[in-house]
Amino acid sequence: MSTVITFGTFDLFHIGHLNILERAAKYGDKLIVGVSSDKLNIEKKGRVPIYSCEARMRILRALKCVDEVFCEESLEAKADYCKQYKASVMIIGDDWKDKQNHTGKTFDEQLEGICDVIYLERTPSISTTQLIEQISNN
Ligand code: C2G
Repeated sequence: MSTVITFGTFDLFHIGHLNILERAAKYGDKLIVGVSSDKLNIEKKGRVPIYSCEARMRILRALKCVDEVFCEESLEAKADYCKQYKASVMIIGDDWKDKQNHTGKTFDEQLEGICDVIYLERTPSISTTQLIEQISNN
């Protein structure tokens, strides 16, 4: 039984989010998703998500490719979450490849010895930020 874990805010759920989740699910038998809390998103992105954490978790739970969802309260706790869920691989978009995250480490450094890290190509030309701008400009 190999468990895949991934993390994100998944605000204004869009096709880029669905693509990475469906692809991530193929790397194991179970896909677990850590959804950033509203407070964590303010720390990460400096804004309150449009959808509440509860709503974002409900949307993810409705997806066939997702087996379990939890609220990610701390970026520093990623290693603990991966251990808690016995993840064999953490998958995330390649915008994070070789990039220091909020802990000052890359995910490879943060999760060394805990689980593998695989970066999947982001879906081009869509993002929550872009959607917010498009909607507010119309
Ligand atoms: N994503 C993607 N293609 C896009 C947009 C997003 O593949 N066009 C991926 C991101 O790379 C990420 C996931 O979808 O793996 C969720 O995206 P966000 O909600 O923007 O997540 P992010 O803020 O990057 O959260 O500590 C890790 C962060 O919490 C990851």
